[in-house]
Amino acid sequence: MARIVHAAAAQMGPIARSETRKDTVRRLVALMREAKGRGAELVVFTELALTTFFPRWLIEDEAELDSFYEKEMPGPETQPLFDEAKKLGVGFYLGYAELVVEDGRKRRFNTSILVDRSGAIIGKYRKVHLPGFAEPQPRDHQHLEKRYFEPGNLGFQVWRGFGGVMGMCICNDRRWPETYRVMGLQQVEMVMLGYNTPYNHTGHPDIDSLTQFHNHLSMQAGAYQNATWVIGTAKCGVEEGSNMVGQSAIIAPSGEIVAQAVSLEDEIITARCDLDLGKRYRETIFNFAKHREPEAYRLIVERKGAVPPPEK
Ligand code: CDV
Repeated sequence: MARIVHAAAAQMGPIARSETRKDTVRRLVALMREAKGRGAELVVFTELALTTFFPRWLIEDEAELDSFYEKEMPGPETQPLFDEAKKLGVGFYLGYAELVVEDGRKRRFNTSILVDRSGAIIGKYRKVHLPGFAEPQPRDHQHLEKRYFEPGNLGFQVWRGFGGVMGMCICNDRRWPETYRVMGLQQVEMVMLGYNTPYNHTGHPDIDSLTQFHNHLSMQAGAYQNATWVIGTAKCGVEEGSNMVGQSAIIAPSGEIVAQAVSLEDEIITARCDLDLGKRYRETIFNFAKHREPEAYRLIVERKGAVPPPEK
């Protein structure tokens, strides 16, 4: 019997700095209801879905900075989302800023969770690849993720849910092949991710003009090379003066985009994802056990990198 996950990407338009958590959660609930109305059983929200993308500012007041983080999940303001999920029988991926006391100290992570159709958290991921800087730069919009978050300490795990093997990553992680490969080695069948991607992120017009191309390129390559579905959900449009990419997409293990957002606003896209399509690729062209040669990689690592010595 085919293993179908009817999934949705819940793209979001801008969230203003002044928007309350209550208002944002109301938007998320509305998106979830629309997704359910279109048959979805799993909704993928974006990165830092509960607030504006605050790493674009230098925030020196600790109480103000803390106000962008969740101290518990669910907490009083996010509980309605969990209640709605349970009521509708819809699971979800949600990105948020996490503030915890761990190892006796205050720690901050850029986090996502996977919630099943009964409203229970079944997985947690903390973003590994943190782009940007720890110190403010001479530019209009900062990107201070390295200041506001620690690199994730949970690795790239996978979880059983929705009839398959599910994985998560967050935004910049999608550009790195090892993100998908570590999950691919664990037989992942669907990778979910959210992103906030400004057009001017490198400051080099030749690279930045390819921002949309690179967005899809990295997710399509990750899907195909690891025989997995990828669902990438944007927060997009002009948020507090920062122009961010949309193009939320649901991508098949073939690397083909099967659904794509067309707006820069709150928008639901859906697809009927057949998990056995990934199996077909894993049993043929990407049969890791038959065709991969880990020994070749080990030799490179033992040579301490693949950079040849300088020319004489
Ligand atoms: N939130 C992000 O991780 N954004 C990065 C930008 C800054 C390059 C991204 O990879 O989309």
